[in-house]
Amino acid sequence: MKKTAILLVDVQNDFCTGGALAVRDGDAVVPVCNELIGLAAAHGCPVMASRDWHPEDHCSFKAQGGPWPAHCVAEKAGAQFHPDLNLPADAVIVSKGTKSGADAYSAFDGTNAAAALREKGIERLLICGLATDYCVKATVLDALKSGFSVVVVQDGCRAVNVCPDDGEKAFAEMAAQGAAVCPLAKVEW
Ligand code: VGL
Ligand code: ZN
Repeated sequence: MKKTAILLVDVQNDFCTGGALAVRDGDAVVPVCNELIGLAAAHGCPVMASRDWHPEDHCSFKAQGGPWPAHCVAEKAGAQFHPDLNLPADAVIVSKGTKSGADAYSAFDGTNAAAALREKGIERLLICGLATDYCVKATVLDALKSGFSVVVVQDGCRAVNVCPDDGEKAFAEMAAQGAAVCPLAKVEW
């Protein structure tokens, strides 16, 4: 089996219930992520977690003419990982969207994620998190472009669904580009 890491995308308070850009049922990914983290530990697989980490005047915020309410402002409560997420102490944290003038949906955009994974010899990524139709999709497509095999852990994702089937379309697009899309129970280790 290819050397595998898990990549948890933006499991942050602002994307969960009560957050500034809450994804419906976003909290539901947390137990799935925790199960994935436990399995990763059992199989000796490293854990990477991305976080949206914006300056207060980020270009994606409505005040700057962007599409979103202010969210995931660096260091603030909304930008913290969900309190129930059991990230191990040695998880690699990747911050993205850190510059005012550029958005970064993908965990690979403007970060050292690909280099950090290659340094560990990682060939395959198990990816889930928030949101299916934005940051998860962008991260998965970039991971494929960077040469990683990707399994999208479907039950560990939730979508914004600006249009009602955006999440389903995102899964289809990720699959069309070469990702396997399957529930955690079917992941092979
Ligand atoms: C995200 C909208 C804006 C995401 C981030 O993590 O999916 N969505 N910023
Ligand atoms: Zn953002």
